[in-house]
Amino acid sequence: MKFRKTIGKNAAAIIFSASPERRSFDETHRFKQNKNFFYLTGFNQPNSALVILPEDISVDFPYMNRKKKVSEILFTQGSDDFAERWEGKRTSFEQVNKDVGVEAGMPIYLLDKFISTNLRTYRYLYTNIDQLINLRSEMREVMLGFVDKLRLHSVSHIFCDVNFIIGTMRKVKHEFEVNQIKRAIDITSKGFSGLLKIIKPGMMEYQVQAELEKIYRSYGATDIAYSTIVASGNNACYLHYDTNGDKISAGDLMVIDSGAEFNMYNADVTRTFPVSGRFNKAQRFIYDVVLTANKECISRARAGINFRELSAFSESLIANKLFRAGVIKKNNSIKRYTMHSLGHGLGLDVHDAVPHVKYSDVDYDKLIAGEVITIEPGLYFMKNDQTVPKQFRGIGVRIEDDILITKSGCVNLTAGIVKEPDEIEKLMAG
Ligand SMILES: [Mn+2]
Repeated sequence: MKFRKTIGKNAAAIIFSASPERRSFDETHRFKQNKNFFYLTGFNQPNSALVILPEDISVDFPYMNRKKKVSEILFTQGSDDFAERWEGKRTSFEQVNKDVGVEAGMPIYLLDKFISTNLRTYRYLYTNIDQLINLRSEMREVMLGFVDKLRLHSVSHIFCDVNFIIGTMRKVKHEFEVNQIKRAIDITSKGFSGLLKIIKPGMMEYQVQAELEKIYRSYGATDIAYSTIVASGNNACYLHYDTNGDKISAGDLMVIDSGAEFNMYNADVTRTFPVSGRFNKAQRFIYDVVLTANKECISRARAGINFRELSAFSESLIANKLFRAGVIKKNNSIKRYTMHSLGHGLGLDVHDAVPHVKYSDVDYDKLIAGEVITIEPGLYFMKNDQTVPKQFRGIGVRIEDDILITKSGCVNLTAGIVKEPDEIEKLMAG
């Protein structure tokens, strides 16, 4: 296992799953697994922890009534007839090996004791600290003893966080992962093409959202990747607008930023459509500027390219075009209208939790073959922004594609989702 190799011989790891998050009173949010835990286990049940040891040790398994040599254990809730009647089927300890692929299962309530007895000899203890401090309900109870003893543990061990290590592993996608992302994109694509036939002035933004999500679910999406953004007119200038409560009006543009989730992997797509089926002159101009940036960046994306530099390239391209057309007066004021960077990693997280920073020794911003990123230039002119000519105010445009980086270039995974303005107009005309 690559992870074990990375942390080294003198280290053990305890990676916590997520636990249910309270929504209100006795209600919890729909369960979302910790993605680093999921990456290592593929296990989607709460209140669990994966322990990884550098070599086999002899462990007493109470439910087997015997000792067994193992180097990895999944601590989990196990079967519980009563709880399962409420919450659904759980994986029993006996099934862990066969169903999850981890060597053995163990009751979660034994974790604290296990750590105290078996992990004393390792110098380094790796854990996902963010999840440890965020444990809820039963898991919190289970680990309170451990947390309470941290002051004792921490003089014997060097505690390290695993997020950077697993994040780095998650950067390059395996073939299986790319296929899951493709499934999510395929479903998302069906949603967007279905919308073009439905959108009409006078609809509510939430009705557009409902149509989109209905298509996702009906094609097998396991969830939506994030809160769907349907932002018409000036609402598009609020980047994470997800109220979706306004009427969409003839003559406005509409930014739809949405994606399906499939088997924990996400799509993240943005298209901008004219509500009445045709772009006006000012809208078309801004749309073409953003589309050019989108396409130029995609044509440059390849292994070895620095993403920060690609982002800067996109901004200067947009700034020059706007400046030459007299839309903006200074081409160094472009951040005011572009707001966000060019894109982000995509995978188990929508903003994939992978490092993209520059250290003196390694530049994690350099694209590598196998990475999946978004390329999503945007332009936003608030309706009350006096710095641009009147006809451009209240226009927001973003065009976002999902890109698989390869050695020689890239593959646009969302190429099938229409973005050429003439084609959009044709499809909307029916
Ligand atoms: Mn995005």
